[in-house]
Amino acid sequence: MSILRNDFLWGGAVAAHQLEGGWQEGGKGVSVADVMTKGAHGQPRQITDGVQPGYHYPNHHAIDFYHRYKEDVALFAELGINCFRTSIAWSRIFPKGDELEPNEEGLKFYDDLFAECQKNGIELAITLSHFEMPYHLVTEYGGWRNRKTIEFFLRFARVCFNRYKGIVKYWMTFNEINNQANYQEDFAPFTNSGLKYEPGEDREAIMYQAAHYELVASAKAVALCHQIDPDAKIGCMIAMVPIYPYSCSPDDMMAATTAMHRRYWFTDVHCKGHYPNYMNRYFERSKIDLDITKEDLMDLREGTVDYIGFSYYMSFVVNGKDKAPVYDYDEAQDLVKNPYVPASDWGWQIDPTGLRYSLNWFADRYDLPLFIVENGFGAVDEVDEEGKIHDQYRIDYLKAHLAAMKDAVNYDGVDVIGYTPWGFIDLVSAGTGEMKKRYGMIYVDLDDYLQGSGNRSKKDSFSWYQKVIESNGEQL
Ligand code: P53
Repeated sequence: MSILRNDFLWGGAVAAHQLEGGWQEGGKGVSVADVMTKGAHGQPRQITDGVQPGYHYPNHHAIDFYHRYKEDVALFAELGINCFRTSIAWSRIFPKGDELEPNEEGLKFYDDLFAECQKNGIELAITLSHFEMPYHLVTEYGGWRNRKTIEFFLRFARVCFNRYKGIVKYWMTFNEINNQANYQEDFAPFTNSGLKYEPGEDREAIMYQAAHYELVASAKAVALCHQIDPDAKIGCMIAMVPIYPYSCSPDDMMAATTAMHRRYWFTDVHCKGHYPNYMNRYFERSKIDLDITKEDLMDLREGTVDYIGFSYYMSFVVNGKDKAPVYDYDEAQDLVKNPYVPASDWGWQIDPTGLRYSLNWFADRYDLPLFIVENGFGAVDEVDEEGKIHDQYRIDYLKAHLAAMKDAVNYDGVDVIGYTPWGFIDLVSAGTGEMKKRYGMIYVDLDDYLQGSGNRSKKDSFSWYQKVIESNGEQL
């Protein structure tokens, strides 16, 4: 008997805008991902006013999955995965976002893709909004700062649930909804919620308002999904970056607690169906006055999620010196380096035990099934003279994280339903827009400017993961 469930979901995860390309094909509208240029480590992606000449927008073409998906799904089948996590590009289905009728050609693409997966025995885990709302909703409505966006999102969700009833078994509403806790930067509020700020605006209050509308939309989508397809499961999706105290000083411990509150209250609302007391107090104390109606509170209660999907890449550390008594957390300011763990070339701290810690943290707090829907190592890969990629560093990373996951199951009794490593086929990085920050087991021959053959080939990690799946995680 293996440690993991017999029906464990072994998969791979991607998001529409990071691999499809075909940004103007099949009637697709411009999405927020289409107006973001390439950045680099320490150099944020630029968000332009619409698509402008003279800029490089990597998501426009990405790895051309839109045309090559059949060849790619064949490779996924060879890898042996039984679950594929991707997203539906909202702007393929509702190009502007406020139409009344969906774009049939956009749906057709997902009909074909999903059929191809099913033919190969691959289950689908689909994110409705993965960093990708129609850009028109940003310019005309201000993105999620507008309550009307709830209605647009639900129209999109309803079309998807009806169309893919019996086909998609796992849904997620908003990818990494809690990334926008980092509201000081431009990236997260824009990708999460289509927020662009005017100088002098109260970024924090606007972010909380947008997040509230999204949480209501999510809860209503959960209820709708249950109604349309009672056999489907629908979860939230949280960017889990546990925040440790810098030391065992009580101040550091309290700072870590409040920092966790500020990043993970979203999970409380998704799973418990109401705002936690600490957030209500925080809103009062910070004079953040939100539009939250009685009906919203009821919707939140009636739309709690079936499982928690989460990404895990790294952990953070916070220093609580001089922060008593409120211990307010500022993600852009308060983080310190963890002296006990190494970091990737992009500064992401590598901490496999943090995954076990995170699984326990979720299990203790919510008692729901857990689905690791992203994990992986972004690194530069070298192709040798024989055209091979020996990515032992990636195997080491994944192996250590899987071992930590197994320990959580084996020793701590955590219920983990699946593992879908991120970007298992190389794709455009969300954070930097680079190709060279690669996560794949399948190599894609394209550079940062998407020059190259586009050919797919297997890295060493491909055959390693094949054996992991074959043995249901016994052989790491
Ligand atoms: P990239 C920040 C922190 C944790 C996860 O990220 C994050 C981010 C955003 O950069 O994003 C998730 O490509 C996200 C994916 C993304 C992946 O992690 O910046 O859900 O879309 O590609 C990896 O290296």
